[in-house]
Amino acid sequence: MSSVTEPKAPATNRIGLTIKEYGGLKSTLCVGCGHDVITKQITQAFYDMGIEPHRVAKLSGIGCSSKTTAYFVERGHGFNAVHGRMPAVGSGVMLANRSLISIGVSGDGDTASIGAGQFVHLLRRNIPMIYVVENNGVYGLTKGQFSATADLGSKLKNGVINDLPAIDLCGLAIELGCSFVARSFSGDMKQLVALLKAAIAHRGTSLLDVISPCVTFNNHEGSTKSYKWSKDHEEPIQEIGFVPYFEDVTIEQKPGEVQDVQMHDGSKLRLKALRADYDPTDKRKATDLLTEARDKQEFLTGLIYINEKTPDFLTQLHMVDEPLATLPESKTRPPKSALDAIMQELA
Ligand SMILES: Cc1ncc(C[n+]2csc(CCOP(=O)(O)OP(=O)(O)O)c2C)c(N)n1
Ligand code: SF4
Repeated sequence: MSSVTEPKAPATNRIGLTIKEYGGLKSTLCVGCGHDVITKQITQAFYDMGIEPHRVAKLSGIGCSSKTTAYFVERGHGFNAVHGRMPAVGSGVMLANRSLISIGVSGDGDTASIGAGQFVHLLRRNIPMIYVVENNGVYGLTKGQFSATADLGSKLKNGVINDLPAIDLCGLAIELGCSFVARSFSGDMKQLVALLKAAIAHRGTSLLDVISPCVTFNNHEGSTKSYKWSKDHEEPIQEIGFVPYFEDVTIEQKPGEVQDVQMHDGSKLRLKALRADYDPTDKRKATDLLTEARDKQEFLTGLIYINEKTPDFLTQLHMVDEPLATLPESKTRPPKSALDAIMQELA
């Protein structure tokens, strides 16, 4: 007698969705591009956090990296802005509907060159948004010219040497008051997914500067953004664990070594320091760490700075909790009597 076994039901998250439901279109990027690995981790983070796809707003500018928002959370909202203008669109989205979770994906060219003006204002306003820079040190889509994050002395495939200093996006973000600043590497999947989950729980701008090798134009000897260089030089500053608010998990911890950062929604970011005395809530230490790393040409990854106390832009503006789009006209416009009173005064 043969027995028929039922096919196993696919695994689902806390809201009953499968990981497939957090996917998107098929990628058209080069096989092996770091950006695709980051897409996978973003998909995983939204799935693990059990976020309803319709609450996700995906924003981007122009570049290979900016194409990636089409490759995850297909049922989310999407806006592909012009080159470098995604921060303004993201700010508008969050002002109009604060119940959304915005994720912007950008490139180092899109962010540090053409979009630099918009990027700095996003940071200083602490707009609640996850901002992922897929940093490959080159303009991938336009065939590999150096970007403003390319390290001084690094080489292009054709031998051209970069003689300009790099913009350190994390240093810039800390200086401007960004409340969550992290650096990671597309090849460090465990760290990246934990950082992404913490960024989803954070209320304010979360900058994730992720080294994402461009296998076509910047993955050779002499590049400081290649897979090999990044793997050989990566030094995580802490081991990161993340306990979302809906899980009550206690991880074995030794006092003094582990620091818990309480997120605004009650989740916990659990940091096991690998560098003695490093405190990511100390702005001066974070700045010193980055300066020191730059001087020693070290590639440090992890949560560099966090401040859960700075109010985000919507709180600073005393915005109402309801999405503006759902408010009736009677609440968004002054009544006719108010206009009449003004006209009376001017008469
Ligand atoms: C106003 C404007 N200037 C220039 C371009 C050409 N352009 C398209 S993508 C791009 C660079 C993208 O580089 P990056 O942001 O680093 O992303 P990557 O492709 O490396 O992921 C440039 C210069 C453009 N589309 N619009
Ligand atoms: S050109 Fe570079 S950045 Fe663009 S898809 Fe190919 S590998 Fe990725």
